Amino acid sequence: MLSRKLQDAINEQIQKELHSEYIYLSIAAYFKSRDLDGIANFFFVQTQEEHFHALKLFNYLIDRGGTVVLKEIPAPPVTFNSAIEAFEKTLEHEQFITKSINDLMDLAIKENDHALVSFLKWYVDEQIEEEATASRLLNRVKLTGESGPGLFMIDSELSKRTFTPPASGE
Ligand code: OFO
Repeated sequence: MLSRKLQDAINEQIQKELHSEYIYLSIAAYFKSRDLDGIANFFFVQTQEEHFHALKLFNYLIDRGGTVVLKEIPAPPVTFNSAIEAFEKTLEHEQFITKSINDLMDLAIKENDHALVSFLKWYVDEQIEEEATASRLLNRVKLTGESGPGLFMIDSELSKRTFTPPASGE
């Protein structure tokens, strides 16, 4: 049985993952309104990943006999001044999520919950990829600038991204 403290912390992480989904949906709307449908596609797929991250915690909490308490999700920014700003926000947000996962892991260790420590390792690894992808795309958009063929090449590449749920999770 999970401690009350850990249950609360997992519910907060579920809220943060759903908030991530909401932020990326808003960023997808921004790129779609600029007719950069490929970059919008990247963020639509990202919303599916975030939903998956939330549901994996949701199912785990129930499996451990906890109670899912869904919390309010703050509104994301409505628009962005540039593609660079949208990718900067993405990287900042992923760094925030990494810290949050690390804090949750610290708490699981402190509470001596070995099962949760094992479960959270997936999220620790996932955050390496989340930050690396955001950082790489930010650097590439900075190199190409806000317009011109470079941005269209990125747009074309990101149009190919599809969502594949990781085999380990449900
Ligand atoms: Fe759930 O990793 Fe991004 O936010």
